[in-house]
Amino acid sequence: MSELLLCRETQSRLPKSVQSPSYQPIPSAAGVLHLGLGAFHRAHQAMVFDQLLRAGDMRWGVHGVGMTQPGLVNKLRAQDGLYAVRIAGSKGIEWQLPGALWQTSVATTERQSVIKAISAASTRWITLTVTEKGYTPTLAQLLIEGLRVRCAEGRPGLTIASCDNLQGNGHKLKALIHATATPQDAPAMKWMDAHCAFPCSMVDRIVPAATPEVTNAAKTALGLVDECALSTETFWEWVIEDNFADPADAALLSQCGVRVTAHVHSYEEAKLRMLNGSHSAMALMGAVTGRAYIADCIGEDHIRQFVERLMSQEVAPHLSRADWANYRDALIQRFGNPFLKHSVHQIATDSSQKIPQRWPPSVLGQMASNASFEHHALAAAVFLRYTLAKDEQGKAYALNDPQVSSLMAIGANQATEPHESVRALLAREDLWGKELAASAAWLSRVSYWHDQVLHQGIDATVKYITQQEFS
Ligand code: CS2
Repeated sequence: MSELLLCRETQSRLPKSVQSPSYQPIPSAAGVLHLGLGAFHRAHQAMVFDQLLRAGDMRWGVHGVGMTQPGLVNKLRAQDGLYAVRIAGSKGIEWQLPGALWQTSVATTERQSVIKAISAASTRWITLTVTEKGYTPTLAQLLIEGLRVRCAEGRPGLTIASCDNLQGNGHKLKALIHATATPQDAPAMKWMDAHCAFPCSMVDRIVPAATPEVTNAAKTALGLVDECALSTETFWEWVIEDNFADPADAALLSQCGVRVTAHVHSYEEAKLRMLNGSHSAMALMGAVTGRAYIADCIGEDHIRQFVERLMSQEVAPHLSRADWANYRDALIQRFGNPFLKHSVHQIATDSSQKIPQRWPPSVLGQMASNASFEHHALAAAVFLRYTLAKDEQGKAYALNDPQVSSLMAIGANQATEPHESVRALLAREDLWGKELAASAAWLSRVSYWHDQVLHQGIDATVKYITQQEFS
């Protein structure tokens, strides 16, 4: 088999069955600057921009910025920004090659090229997937520096779209920029407020980190080596607030299947609490029981029932998305997609940053309506058990979390001082918020389930909870 690398030069060798870009990149004229060049962006937004480019609108080429790691950026450069995406669903498998990635940089070592791109005449959008923990003053300073130059050069405003799994992500990003700006930045801030739009947006597509299995499958399907190949599902959704620097973009995005709406909030909350909330619960259960992938977890009847009940009984009552039952059923199907190989440890990564958006709003909602929050309490107990960094067979795993030391310190003595460990974990306002951190009812139910988890094990406890009736 050919050992040739996928790139613009070898692209013509691709089999006809692989959809590849017909347009030529113009690297100096990228219209979108994307911060956070991970797997997600490449299999989601870059594919929407690819549709616009295919239709002949050349303003949507992407300048992708890796925030810290040069590894992926170097591989993408060697492939002229090309990579394949395997899209697998119930109707079969298809490979696509988006051609939207025209330019790349690494923020830490090529800061000036990012600043230049923010101020470039061709840039119209900045999109961000920098993860929950990426919303720091360092990020804001980078944006402010670029916006200062843009403002001084008298360029038009930008649409700056945060696409991370945070409620009100657009508002959060704008607030972070204002909070970081110094008095000298006042003119640039005034200009930004007048000319730039910060739409909130909800993005959804399950895109696991690439694995050697996908790289090998790509080689077979493409007949070329692709070090950057990805695997994803058929489903994708992008809901974005109708708030753009150039209002004409609303119609263009809508034509590509993006939902442009004034009501992004109801989609955000449903996605964060149903999809991401279930993901975190399953990921932690999977890590502690020694199951590798989400599909392995949802493939177990008791875990599937747990997730169904979590969503129907404790999440749905507080959602404003009316079609939640269809959404729930579709999610269960998506979690079971055998091609995704979505590692539980990948999702458990940064749990301390993810849980606050995913679980507490539903628990508080249940408390306010005097209803039970047992499934979330069990999930919180599993989180504590997870901090032992060792599964139920005794196999060690690493916790990958900015709070790793404090979490492991809290969890270390949970076998001998269970109540103290639960108390210390639940006292953390950064995880649960002020109200939940002070709740005796929450403490009591998480303690109860923690005791079950330690003594009966996760599977027996999950089976047990699914046989109980709660009101
Ligand atoms: C996952 C998300 O890793 C995680 O925390 O829950 O990446 C999830 O796969 C996406 O949000 C799906 O749209």
